[in-house]
Amino acid sequence: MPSDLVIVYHRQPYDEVEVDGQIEYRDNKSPNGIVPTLKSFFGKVDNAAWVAWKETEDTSNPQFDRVINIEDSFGKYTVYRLPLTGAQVKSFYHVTSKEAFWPILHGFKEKYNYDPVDWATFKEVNWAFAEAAAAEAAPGASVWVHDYNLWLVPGYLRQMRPDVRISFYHHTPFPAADMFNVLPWRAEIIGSLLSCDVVGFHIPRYASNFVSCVRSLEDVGAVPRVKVEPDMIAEGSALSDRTVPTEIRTEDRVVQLGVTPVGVDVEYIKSLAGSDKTAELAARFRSEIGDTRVLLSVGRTDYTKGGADQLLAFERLLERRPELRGTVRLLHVSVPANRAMTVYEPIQKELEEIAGRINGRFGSFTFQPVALISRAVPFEELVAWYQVADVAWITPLADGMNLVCKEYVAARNDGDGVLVLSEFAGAAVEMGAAVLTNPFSSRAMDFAIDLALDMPEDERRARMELLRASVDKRDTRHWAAEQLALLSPEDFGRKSAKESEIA
Ligand code: GDG
Repeated sequence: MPSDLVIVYHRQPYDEVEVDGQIEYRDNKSPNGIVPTLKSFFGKVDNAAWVAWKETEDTSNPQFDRVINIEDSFGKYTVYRLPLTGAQVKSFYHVTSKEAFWPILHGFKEKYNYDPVDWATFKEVNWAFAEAAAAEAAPGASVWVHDYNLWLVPGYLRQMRPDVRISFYHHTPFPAADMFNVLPWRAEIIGSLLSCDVVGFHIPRYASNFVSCVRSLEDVGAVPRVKVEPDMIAEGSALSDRTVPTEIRTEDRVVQLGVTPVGVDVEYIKSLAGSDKTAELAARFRSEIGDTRVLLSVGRTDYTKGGADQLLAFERLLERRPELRGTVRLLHVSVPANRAMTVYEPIQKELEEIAGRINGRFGSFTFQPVALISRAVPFEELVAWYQVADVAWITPLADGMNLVCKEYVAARNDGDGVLVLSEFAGAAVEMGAAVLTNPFSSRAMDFAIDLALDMPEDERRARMELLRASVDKRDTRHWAAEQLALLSPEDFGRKSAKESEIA
């Protein structure tokens, strides 16, 4: 049945489990993260579909079920599984998206790798995604496309289905023209995004950067801007802006710029945090680590997450402040996203090398200052660790939003704990009450960790109260409501010209 809402996201929205030779589709093991948030939209429309890829050896195999119907705790929906070969996945996702786009989106020109890119395959895969979305969408449906690996889908889909409403959401940062224009395919990408009704970003800066990229390619005239809400400005921090562009007018359409920071499922995290099981786990962890303070760092193994710089800052801490040796530990959880991606191997090696050196220099038979965990910790345990950690040390060099810092705050139902957060994480603009730091500066990193470790309890609690209010306010439900408003045509253009100023 044609769908009123089609979500186009590279991952499938369920876990595939084989039981007695039969495939069963189950709710994702992790109830946390972006997939359940997106699935929650299925409860809001009668007919919904999800388009994702499914790797297969033979894409023309007639036995391959492209369309399957799912019924789970989120409701009934259709999943269109786009068959892709391993070679197509490698080319469009692991190479073009991760080796060429990802570094540019995060401002790492030196890591940009053009040579292995096969642009024809990228286009072919994006075209196939667009065809799948076009096949699933009812007349006038809303199609919601996610992330840079599907950048060309809106343009193709617009050619196939001029009637649908297209919204595109970026989970990453969006860089300004000086950086973005390293990509030789810039005109094609921007052209595709300008065929959307809505282009979405986490924070105002990314929307402004997008406008700068558009303007480098075409004259779109004046762009209206409105004031940024005060609670989306962290005074003096690197990513804060005072005004935000609201729309771009092209010859064909008005493209609305949606700025809606992704939040976390505060209700779910609070319920986990308040459970007896978590209390038991936290008590066990505390007794196991003994009388030391815990610094916690959690993230994927990726150069953007700044893991090595953070470990070096920890090494300096133990050098600079000998009195802290034996009294403070760093739990560094760094999970490789995909072991097939060799591009991340050197980072893993670097983390292991620095952590090993710190333990060699400052550890003993019975005490290791760094615990480097390179596999995923179950979320229930992670929440218990959030509660145990005296400091959450989240210092990416660039990060679209960063949900870990929000999870830490949501889990601190005791009202204590310190968040040290990079000012280059999108979340920093909402979390001015954190100890914001610049991970490119050793001095700033040293100052921030000293401040966090020496912070008196009343200040910790006062800051945490503000942080919890902000995380509560913009949780997943808030994000879903904002997105739904952007996805439904009647809300289009709801920002009146009166509240706008012209840039
Ligand atoms: C992209 C953007 C943006 C991590 N380690 C473990 C674990 N995690 C979970 C965290 C959190 C998620 O992974 C990581 O989310 P982030 O937002 O920090 O980062 P990305 O994966 O890079 O996500 C990012 C996001 O999209 C949403 O738009 O914020 O900027 O890069 O939920 O909890 N979960 C478990 N064990 C682990 O060891 N269970």
